[in-house]
Amino acid sequence: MKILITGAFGQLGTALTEALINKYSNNSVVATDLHIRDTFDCETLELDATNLEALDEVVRTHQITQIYHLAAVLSAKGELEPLKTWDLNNSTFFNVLEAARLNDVRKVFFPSSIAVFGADARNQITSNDFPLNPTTVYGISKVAGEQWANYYNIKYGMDVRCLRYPGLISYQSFPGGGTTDYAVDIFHKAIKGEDFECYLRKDTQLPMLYMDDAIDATIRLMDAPKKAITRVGYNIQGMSFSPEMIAEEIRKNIPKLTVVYNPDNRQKIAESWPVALDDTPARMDWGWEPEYDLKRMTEEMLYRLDQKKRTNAFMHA
Ligand code: AKB
Repeated sequence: MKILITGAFGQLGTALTEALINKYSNNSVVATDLHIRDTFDCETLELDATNLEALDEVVRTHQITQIYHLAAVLSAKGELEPLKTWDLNNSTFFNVLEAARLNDVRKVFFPSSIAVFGADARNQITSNDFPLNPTTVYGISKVAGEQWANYYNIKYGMDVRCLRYPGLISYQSFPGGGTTDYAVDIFHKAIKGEDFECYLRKDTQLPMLYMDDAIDATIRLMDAPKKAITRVGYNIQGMSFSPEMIAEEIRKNIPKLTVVYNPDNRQKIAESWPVALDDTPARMDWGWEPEYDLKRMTEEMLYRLDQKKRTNAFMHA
């Protein structure tokens, strides 16, 4: 087992790289990103995934056997530069698929998203097989990614698997450029005792997932026997809440949290996504079962961020 991760310093990458090092070993993981921001306890390389030659060389020289391709531009940032986003999200995934094919790497993980769905899916618990009508360039690139994954699986006998992540909530690092980022930012403001300005309306409900559950789902999916896999992309979610609901939950611990609602262009994106997902196929096929609901996730986030704050204060004292 030799795993290559692209986008290792992103929100998901930071937690997933640690988890894969713990599950396998530090010699089994090669963490890469466009810029190295920190260190992992494994080989860490600067790698531009838009460069097929460079990617191919890393896959070949490290005798990679699995690739987790996490590098991408997220929904809100993507709308600022649609063509560039399409180009980057697709060219990097193509390069990963090609580097995998050329080096006989069968297993590839591609992070899809709730953004594959459109406004027609909004007011219901959206099933795995609901029509995919994305309205953002990010969503279009995720639908295309799932389709290309399917193509490589059929044409070249590869085993590319995708999870449709909802908003991910974690204390380890910040997300960047997404529509669901507010659900992480609110915790940082609350812990610092500051007011929070929310760019979504208070009643905008979206599916969400705590990072520990996201990691568990990713590893479970990739570990599942091939015969258990019935589709290329799986819905998953841990909870569904609105800004008002999460603020209320945080106030049970930090009563003085004040939230001001000032919706911007991200409101329209949020309104084009499902309120909640039906993740039955993931549960049936590979035993997906989230552990964190809104209450447990909130307690855990506040506890972890408070610990971080104390450690920093201690280190700077
Ligand atoms: C985003 O908000 O763009 C992402 C996502 C839901 O895929 N977090």
